[in-house]
Amino acid sequence: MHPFSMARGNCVNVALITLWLISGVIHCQTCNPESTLCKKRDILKLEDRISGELESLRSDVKHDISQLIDELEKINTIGDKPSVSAEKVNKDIICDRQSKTLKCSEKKSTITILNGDYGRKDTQTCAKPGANPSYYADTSCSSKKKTLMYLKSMCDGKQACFVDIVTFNRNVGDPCPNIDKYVDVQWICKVVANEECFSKPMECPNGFERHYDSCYHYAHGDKKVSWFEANDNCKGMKSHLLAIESPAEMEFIKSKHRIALWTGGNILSGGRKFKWAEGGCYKAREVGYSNWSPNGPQPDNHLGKESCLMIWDQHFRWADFDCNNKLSYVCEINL
Ligand SMILES: [Ca+2]
Ligand SMILES: [Ca+2]
Repeated sequence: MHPFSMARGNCVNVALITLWLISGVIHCQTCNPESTLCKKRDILKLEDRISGELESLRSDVKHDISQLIDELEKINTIGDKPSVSAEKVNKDIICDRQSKTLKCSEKKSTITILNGDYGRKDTQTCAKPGANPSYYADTSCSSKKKTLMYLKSMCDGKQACFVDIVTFNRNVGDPCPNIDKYVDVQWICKVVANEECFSKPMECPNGFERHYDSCYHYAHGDKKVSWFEANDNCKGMKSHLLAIESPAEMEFIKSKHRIALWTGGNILSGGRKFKWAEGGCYKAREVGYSNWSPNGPQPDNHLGKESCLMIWDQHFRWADFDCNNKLSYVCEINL
């Protein structure tokens, strides 16, 4: 071969390789597919393509997630709007020596107490012209927890609820004697799904005795039963096992009975916070007012198997007790 032609062939090869290195766009057919250079170039191109596709996937996923968030926000907004308008928060002030009926005018809706306080927060509310200013002097008088507990037990789940300050004071106690107080209550009307609870009786059914807004059935003549059987029996009468929710109710029960009794209190759903059992139109709720016996002291969950609340000692105070024990019981219907 002519030396010049060999030199020219090498020049062409060098030019091709240089061109590939610079541009990286020359297709594999222009070089030997089996060569290392060609293979490396193909791998580089593949890596490029994969990273491009990954980037595009990432941005698609980001877009989808942001769309999803938008959709969720829309759903939340849609869910909120009707409930806010349907459940307008009512605010009432009931001055000392006065009374008021909280009432849900819309059919099929009942009261849910949101907040309440009994005391005095300023010098103006319920102030009477010419009255001694010392009656309004204490503006940090408050009894929130007891007030809320009492109002909830009186009004929750009812279409109307009469709040009388004299009865109120007797049950909640006086947070600041010699100060002219008022009840400040916030509540809503909630639409209730259970139709049966709108036709709640105005009077107690046969076999039940009325006391204020509740009806009581005393199962003393019946044989003594476990808590579970007592609970079922009350539910069968569209009532709930006794829920003692105020000192006044405790006094009433005490005046009627001097025997050990099952109440609806239990921790059968777990935890150590006792709840009153549901039944009829009464929904399960946490025990607020309590009257635990100091003997023990109770509740002591003796041997780790006491999950039900009984009335037991000579002062008619409460204890936790094995639910399988057999006792008399009282069923209750809230009117
Ligand atoms: Ca009760
Ligand atoms: Ca006990």
